[in-house]
Amino acid sequence: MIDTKPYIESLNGKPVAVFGLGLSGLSTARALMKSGGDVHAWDDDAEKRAKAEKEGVRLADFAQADLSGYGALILSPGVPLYFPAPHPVVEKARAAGVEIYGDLEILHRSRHGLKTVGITGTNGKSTTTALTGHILNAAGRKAVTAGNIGKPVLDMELPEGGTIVLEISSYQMDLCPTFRPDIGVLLNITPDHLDRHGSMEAYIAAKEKIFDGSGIVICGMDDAPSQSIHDRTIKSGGRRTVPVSVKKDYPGGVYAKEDMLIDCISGEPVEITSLKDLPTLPGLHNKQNICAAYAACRALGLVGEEIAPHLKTYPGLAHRQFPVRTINGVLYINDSKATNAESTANALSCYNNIYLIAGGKPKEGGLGGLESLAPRIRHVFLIGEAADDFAHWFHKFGVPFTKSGVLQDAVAQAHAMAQGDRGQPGGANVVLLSPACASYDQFRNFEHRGEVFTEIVNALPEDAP
Ligand code: UMA
Repeated sequence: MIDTKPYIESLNGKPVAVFGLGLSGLSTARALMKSGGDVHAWDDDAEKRAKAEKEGVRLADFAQADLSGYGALILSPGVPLYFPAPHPVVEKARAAGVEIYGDLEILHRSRHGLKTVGITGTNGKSTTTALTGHILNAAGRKAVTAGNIGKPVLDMELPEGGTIVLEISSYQMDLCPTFRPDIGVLLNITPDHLDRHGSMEAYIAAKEKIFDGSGIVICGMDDAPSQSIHDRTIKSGGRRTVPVSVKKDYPGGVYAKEDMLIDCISGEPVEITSLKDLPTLPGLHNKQNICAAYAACRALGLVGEEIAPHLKTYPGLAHRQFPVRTINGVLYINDSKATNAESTANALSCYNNIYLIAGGKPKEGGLGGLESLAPRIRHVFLIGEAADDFAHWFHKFGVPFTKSGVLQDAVAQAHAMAQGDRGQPGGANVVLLSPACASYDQFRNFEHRGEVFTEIVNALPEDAP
């Protein structure tokens, strides 16, 4: 757990208001209390309040309280800051002139003294964060990963002299008035979370904040918004930038060309390693993640030979194209983290003969962008609120579908069909959970959805039905 005493001292004895008692809020309350902070907390959910109270957290209903005496309001990233409407506690703190920020800002103000890598982008953040941490540790550098990846930043045990690798969401970046990572990584930007940011411009601005400040920034070049952020950074004469791409050669950058990882940071292209046959990092999108993780490790002083061997040993992340099981040559893949069409497109582009399980709570944009990948899908099994709209879309693009309703039935039906259809040209059949939707209509979160899928798949018999 982070020692937050320097931060507490900066508040000159004022108490701290913590709003939201999920993963990050509870972790914040614990860390501040451990360092001697006077913490008052609240959550709209009575169960969350009861859990926190059991741990000794002092509750205070901020709707009834005068906030002007607080040193800060620490907000959980999921609590609306601007859109669709600021949460009442946010408006109250603003009116009282109380600063509002999140746990990353507390980490920064706690003056830990370690180098930070901050990784953001619409897709690929978790993989790039985990891969960067894996390479650093495997190469003998001590590194710890945290942030949006699922581990609250104040829960970290800091490795002496090591590096902090943070996955940073746009929500978290919005809650960082002064924190900027020493090495900033922006992977890509496509429309997502627009309900929370109000517009694409505001979403881009939240991501772009990672490029303020000083130090090196690593920038994906394969979409227009990221490219323009890169160009603006160069024009402003700000941070040194390293472009990364899987589409184009960039002198001064890192790119993938015909399955080869090329380091052109010095201006001279050097072939580093083949990116073929990396089972835990399949597909073009993972090549971009590899380029970005490689560039981050280079920015921390590693050389190519220290990085390349560890790509093969990367164990992969649960719920992100994670191979759960193979039954009679049919592969069962858990890609529950694919909560939007771009993520699902990434998974679809890696396989043929796909028996897709999709649906859930729909996102803006629906299935737009998957059109060219439809021929890879043999059949789609639809679950959740999106089932009717998705059925219409798949029908339009010639993909047969079944409205399965719930995951248990979808897996059983996909299993029966994929096993029955074995031996098609184009390679092994794949049962792929890649929903292109949020999970909240039927599950607690995407992890829960992925765990249920894994349980069902692990319970399937070895014999073909
Ligand atoms: N709450 C209220 N009122 C509200 C909204 C929320 O009281 O109006 C309370 C809820 O009752 C709940 C708490 O706030 O108790 C939830 O806080 P939260 O949604 O910020 O979730 P945490 O559990 O703190 O998890 C957060 C991140 N969640 C979000 O950004 C939504 C986690 O990212 C992150 O792993 C965790 O901190 C640790 O850093 C998850 C996520 O879905 C994976 N991120 C989004 C994404 O990847 O797309 C951005």
